[in-house]
Amino acid sequence: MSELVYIGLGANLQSPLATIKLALEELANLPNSEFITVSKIYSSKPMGPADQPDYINAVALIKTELTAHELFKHTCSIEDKHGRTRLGEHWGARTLDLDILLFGQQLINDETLIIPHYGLQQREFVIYPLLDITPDLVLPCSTSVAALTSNIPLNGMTPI
Ligand code: ROI
Repeated sequence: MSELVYIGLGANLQSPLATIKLALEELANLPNSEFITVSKIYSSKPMGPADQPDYINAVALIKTELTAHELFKHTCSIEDKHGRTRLGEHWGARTLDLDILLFGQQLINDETLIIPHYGLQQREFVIYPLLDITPDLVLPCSTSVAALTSNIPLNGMTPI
């Protein structure tokens, strides 16, 4: 059994573009998984405290035989490898953030994971990259991602 999984990547500290490129390679090397594609890579304004650098954002699509919880362990260890700390300010700057946005059509809500990712429908740096990959993407709640763009402006986000 394999699932199509969309993973959001974000970084805004310490050479964020280089970090995102390395993280994409690391996602391509995940066990029991196949890297399918990546969206355009964007520069975006910070959501949250404004006194932090702009972000580099992208979304990757992989196909995996891992479970969501197995994949989550891998994405956490990739974040850790890039010096991610989990003690900073709420919504503060980060070296690397990997968010499992969608895991097939699965709905997961437990003490470790909430999938679809809770911020998905509000975040331009998630919605537009998702549409780069799959313009007709529909969420498990039946909402089409393209329909979300009418309420979510680009907010200055640009492909780099
Ligand atoms: N803002 C942007 N633009 N991109 C992100 O990836 C991002 N990630 C976050 C918060 C702090 C919410 N803001 C962000 O976790």
